[in-house]
Amino acid sequence: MLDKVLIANRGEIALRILRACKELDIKTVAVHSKIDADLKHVKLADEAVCIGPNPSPQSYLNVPALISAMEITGAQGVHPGYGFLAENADFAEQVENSGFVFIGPTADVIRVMGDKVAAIKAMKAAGVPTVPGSDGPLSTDPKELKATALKIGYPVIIKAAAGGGGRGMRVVENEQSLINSVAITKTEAAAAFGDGTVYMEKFLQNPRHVEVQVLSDGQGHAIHLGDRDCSLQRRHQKVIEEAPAPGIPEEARQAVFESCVNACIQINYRGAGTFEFLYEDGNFYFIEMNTRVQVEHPVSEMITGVDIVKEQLLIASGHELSFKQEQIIFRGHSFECRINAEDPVTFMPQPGTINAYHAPGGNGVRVDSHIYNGYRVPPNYDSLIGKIITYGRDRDSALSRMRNALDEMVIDGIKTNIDLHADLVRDEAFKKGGVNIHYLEKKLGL
Ligand code: MV4
Repeated sequence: MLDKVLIANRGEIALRILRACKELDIKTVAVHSKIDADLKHVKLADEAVCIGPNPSPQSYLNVPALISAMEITGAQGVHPGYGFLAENADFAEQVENSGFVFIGPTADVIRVMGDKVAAIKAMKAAGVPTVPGSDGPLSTDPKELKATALKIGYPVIIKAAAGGGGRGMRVVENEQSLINSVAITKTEAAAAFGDGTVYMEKFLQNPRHVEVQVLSDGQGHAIHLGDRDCSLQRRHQKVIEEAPAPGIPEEARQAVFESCVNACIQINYRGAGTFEFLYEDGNFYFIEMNTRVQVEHPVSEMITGVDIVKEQLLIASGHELSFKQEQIIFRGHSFECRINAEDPVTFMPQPGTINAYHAPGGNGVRVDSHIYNGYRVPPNYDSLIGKIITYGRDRDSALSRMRNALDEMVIDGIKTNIDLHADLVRDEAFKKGGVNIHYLEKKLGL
């Protein structure tokens, strides 16, 4: 078993990882920037190391500082959380080359999934359903491009191979704008990612975003923890997630789950992972794989009883999976509301000091947050300050608990999106379930 783990992150996820380590009797090393010395997990960790000034490139993304901190403290493994270095293959490689354990997949698997063209190719070969598309990088030959688009059928979408998460994409409605759109997307991709490789897919007009959580031990065992619906989003930032995804035919779900598990075995995946799909008219279409623990992992934990972060630590320690698929009992429903320190009108981040905080509670209510009375939200990082997660025996009861939890929660001193959430959980279409990825932006009049 890993004896000491360095947590290469901050905020709620650093606290989440710290708690999992403590449950497993793993010693913890917190690392933090100057302004983050008062983070809750820094206070609770066995050791803390300041790794640099506030800008993340000099602290949370500072690889030499992180590896030095591991050497100095004698940490054996590093948990990257989400964001920052979580999906950086070079970091994973340097960690392992320095003799430490990267708590996540191998560097080569992270690299494959970071290249969306390679990821789709690997997943398609493993039997995961994909979007009809170019099956590889686009050529620059106009005739070939037109033929590819014609075969797929307009509208199509041009995506950067090095992009993902909504960065570097362009929808093309017809042949007139095709050649120019490909050229612009390539130029932008080259500038943003240092790689101008682009590919083409059929553009799905009104899909839902449904993802599948997997755990795989890299020793021939893989399981899924069901699906999550993350369609409620604004500008590629998820706002509310839920598990299971409502209203999807059971045969389609089970088939896609099975394809994800098979793919994990086939690529010898190690750790927790998420297969992202678009879901439209009864069909799943793979778009990307995330090789990290995700913000919304708790909703899957709630409906399965599996501690995903603990499993990550066990897998990284060389253990086989703690569960067989038959032992995973799916029960009830769960929602997560992401609480952001942001202006409710402009959605701009709102740093500041929290001068009153009352967390909601009660049966089926979980709060994953690092905030406390007097905590100062720094301006340097993501505006996520916590998550309310509710559980219920069915969707209505989980949603009812969320309405109450949001009404109970008080955060004074900074602006938050609590009122937006309180409104959304009363929205008739959302209450019904199954809204698509455009629903929130339309509702907000964007
Ligand atoms: C798409 C799509 C429609 N058709 N691909 C955006 C984020 C990135 N992960 C992929 N994205 C999309 N890919 C095809 N072929 C629509 C989106 C999309 C989207 C996807 C998931 C969640 C929110 C979204 C918002 C806008 C567009």
